Amino acid sequence: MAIDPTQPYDPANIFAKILRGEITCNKVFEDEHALAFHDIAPQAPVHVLVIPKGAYVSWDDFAATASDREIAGFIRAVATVARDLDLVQPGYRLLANVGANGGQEVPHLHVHLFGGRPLGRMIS
Ligand code: D5M
Repeated sequence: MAIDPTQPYDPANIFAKILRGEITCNKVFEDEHALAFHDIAPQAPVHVLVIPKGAYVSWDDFAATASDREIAGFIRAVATVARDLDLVQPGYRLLANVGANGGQEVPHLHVHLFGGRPLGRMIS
């Protein structure tokens, strides 16, 4: 079910549980700013989720309230994951769903990283 991105952060969400180590994930990267792991329902040969370690509901919340250091660290982490997975050439796609129209289901900011095949020009 889609979430309301204007609601306060819910520490019971599944990605918060992964960050606390209460639920396992198939980890591909971790640093002080971010954790990246394989999506449980991959939609491409490579489908990784990159999440910030801070408690942010959505991209909107993150951009409005995170420190510049957290934002820079998170963006660098996303790019590092793509580079580490050898996706820069021939390329990849980043996607962040926000709220109901965006189809966001988990209320902790996550960037989807897709790659491993030509992804076309679709928006969904
Ligand atoms: O995407 C939420 C994404 O999170 C969706 O692609 C499934 C994925 N998901 C949900 N639970 C897990 C766990 N436990 N591990 C890995 N991936 C998971 P959204 O943008 O919110 O629609």
